[in-house]
Amino acid sequence: MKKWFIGGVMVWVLVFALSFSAFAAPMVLKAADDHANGYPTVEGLKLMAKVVDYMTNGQIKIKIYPGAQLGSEKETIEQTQLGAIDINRVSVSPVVAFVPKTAVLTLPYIFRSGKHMWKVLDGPIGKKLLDDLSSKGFIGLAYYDSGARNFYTVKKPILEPSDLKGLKIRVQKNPVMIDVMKALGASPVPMAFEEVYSALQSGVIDGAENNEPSYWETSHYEVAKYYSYDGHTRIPEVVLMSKVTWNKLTPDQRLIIKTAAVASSYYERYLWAQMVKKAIKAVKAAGCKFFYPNVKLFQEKVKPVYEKYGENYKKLIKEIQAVK
Ligand code: GTR
Repeated sequence: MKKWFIGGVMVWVLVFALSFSAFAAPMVLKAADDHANGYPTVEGLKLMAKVVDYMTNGQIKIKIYPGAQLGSEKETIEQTQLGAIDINRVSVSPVVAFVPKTAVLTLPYIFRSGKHMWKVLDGPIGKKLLDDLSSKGFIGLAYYDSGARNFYTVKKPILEPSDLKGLKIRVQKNPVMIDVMKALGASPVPMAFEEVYSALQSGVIDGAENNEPSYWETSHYEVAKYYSYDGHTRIPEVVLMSKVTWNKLTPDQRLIIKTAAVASSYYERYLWAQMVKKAIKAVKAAGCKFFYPNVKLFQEKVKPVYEKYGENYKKLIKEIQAVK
């Protein structure tokens, strides 16, 4: 056979192989977040998507659906469990209904500070809790920062627990949060995040609680101008992947996704610190007032919550508290 013929065939084989790999459809993963573009969690996911795209040579794309487009947190967690949503950034709070042990991370004043929380989450306790999610159909990829949650109210500021008496306070759909409100003397109203603005406006609730960036982003500050730093919880965010999706990936792809999520966690923490400052400045300029109640009074009141959950998770609570 002529040399030029063999050479020609080889060129065609090469062209065919290259065009095949170039046109092989990438895997497109759906990622949910209930915040809008620009919020640190969404920007964190965007970085994760870029890293995954780059490291897989475009074979895995992550398409982000911000602003609760795919549903409220509870709904999106269910969808993640089923594999209809591949990646989901949520607060740990609504995860408690699916994986009860995560309740520990949502206990009031379980973390002494942000530094303490990250020491726990970045260490063996945090890693083990992420691993535990897999028994319920989730792969825990990374935690994101969400600061501390504080009360904000429509009519009067919360200066001590007795100010909460009889007030209807919206909470996330998490049994611990319901108990925390009861212990503090408030009436808890579990409600989806997206419904809070109109509930505050119409008087269905008297207040809610969240970190400064959420207070600002959602415009809740327009209707509830008193923000009281009692810091009752410090509930982290978590990036989940559906186990259904995870099982379709190769070991290399899994490693890339995990690495990208962890990298994005550090980026999100950096963005978080900036966003807190920005949010405080913006809501102050809009006339909101900040209050600094005596936190000890609140800590005293929430002790019964520890009695209730402490029994099941005594060891884990002690381990968290012992982290220096
Ligand atoms: C925010 C969190 C949201 C959502 C919200 C809420 O801090 O980032 O994902 O959980 O709180 O209160 O529902």
